[in-house]
Amino acid sequence: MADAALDAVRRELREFPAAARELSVPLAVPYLDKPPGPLHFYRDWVCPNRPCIIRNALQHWPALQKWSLPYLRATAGSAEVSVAVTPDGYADAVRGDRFVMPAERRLPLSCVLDVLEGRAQHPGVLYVQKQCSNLLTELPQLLPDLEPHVPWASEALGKMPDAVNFWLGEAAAVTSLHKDHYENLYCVVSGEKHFLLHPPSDRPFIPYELYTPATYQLTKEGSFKMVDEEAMEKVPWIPLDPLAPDLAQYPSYSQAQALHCTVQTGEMLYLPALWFHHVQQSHGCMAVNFWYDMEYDLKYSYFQLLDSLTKASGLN
Ligand SMILES: O=C(O)CCC(=O)C(=O)O
Repeated sequence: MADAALDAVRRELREFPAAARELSVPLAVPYLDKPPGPLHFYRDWVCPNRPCIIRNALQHWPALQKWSLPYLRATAGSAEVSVAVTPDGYADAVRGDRFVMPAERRLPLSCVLDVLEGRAQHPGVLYVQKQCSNLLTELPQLLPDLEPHVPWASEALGKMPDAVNFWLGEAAAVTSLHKDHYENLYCVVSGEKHFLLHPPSDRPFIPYELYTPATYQLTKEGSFKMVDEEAMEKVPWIPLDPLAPDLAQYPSYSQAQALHCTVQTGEMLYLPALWFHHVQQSHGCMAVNFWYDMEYDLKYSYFQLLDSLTKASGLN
């Protein structure tokens, strides 16, 4: 009897993603030609938890005309920034049986620009990606070039962003599949970003495992070693690379359906809270994103339930 009930729960969980997709997940990420007003943004996108790419939302930012690698050098080259350094471009990702975080180096922005422009070499792959409002804390020189928030989004959400992050890195820098509890307005100022997305409803097909955390350390000789973070608790993370999924190990993932989109210069992606995302970029891509904390409402609770049932039923 208990086995029959468990099988029934698993069957429901496997059928849930397709049912949810049919009701509310688009086949491709839709485009808007101009920014929506607060009411439309909330009604058509935030409330139904649907992504979209918004054009002509940034054209009034001086950054769109100004930002280039030479401009960043002239304006903020001496600013010290926190840089994620990894041997293979993957910061915060599963490697073997560890969840590995990047080596963090404090470097003048000009050193990063030297590497991006091919004037200098640095071991590993560099990514300016510190998600602690690094634009405000590390690069205030760039603030006059953009708005400190997205007014129609702040009005719709009834709050200001929790973080405004600046992203600049090499083409090899990749962000592994994960989700956040933020409504994310992701603005590409120069270059392009490639997003692979899964709606939260795909959770039953997305594997999580618990990993011992470790951090890369960069030795004086320029090689990397992994050092366990013994004081830290195990970290739940997605072991699967959606670009080359190991379907022998994670067969359910073949039933998940990714959406792919490229966010071009001047475009803004609205990435709703709890959507899984994996991100790649063109070399030297410059981006800024605004993280607005999500509402911890019934939608959030339902997702937590889906997450707990997926785990408890041993689906992955
Ligand atoms: O741009 C990236 O590499 C990652 C962006 C991301 O994960 C986020 O904005 O939450």
